[in-house]
Amino acid sequence: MERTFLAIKPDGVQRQLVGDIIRRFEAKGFTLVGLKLIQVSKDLAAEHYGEHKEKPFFPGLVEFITSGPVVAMVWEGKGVVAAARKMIGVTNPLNSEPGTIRGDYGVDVGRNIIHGSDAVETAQREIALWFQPPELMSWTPTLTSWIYE
Ligand code: ABT
Ligand code: MG
Repeated sequence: MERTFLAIKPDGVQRQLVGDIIRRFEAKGFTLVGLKLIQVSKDLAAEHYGEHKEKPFFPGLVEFITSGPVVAMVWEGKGVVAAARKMIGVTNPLNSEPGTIRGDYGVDVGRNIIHGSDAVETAQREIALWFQPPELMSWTPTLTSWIYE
């Protein structure tokens, strides 16, 4: 079963969107297999956003993501990586469709509420970066046969 890494950023936590965001992924039918509230270090932030190291917005991005608690999560399900990106919306919340998380709640690109892995390989890298193996649960929800045919 596919897994993805999602992180509710400091703005999403400050704006008390944690419950709403978790509810969306639960209601969709995906399974929560990892969850923790963490203060992100500069090292973890720089490693996570390594692909943007040379970009002009990188210092502000690291500053922002380390500015308060982040909810780190791993979700499991069929096609969860791409489906979660769709549920999150595009990078700039002003361009995100209503009904997506960023479309419903965000305005500025540097305050876009939630992160989601952009590909299966990225998800594997990010899950390994943010979680120790024992922190991830393998379990089968009793609703499974009502969600999968
Ligand atoms: P993430 O899920 O945070 O990785 O966002 P997404 O994959 O949708 O978009 P990318 B391109 O990975 O952006 C990473 C973070 O950088 C911020 N950003 C991006 C800017 O502030 N200015 C820009 O011009 C671009 C392209 C948005 C993302 N996170 N935040 N906060
Ligand atoms: Mg990204």
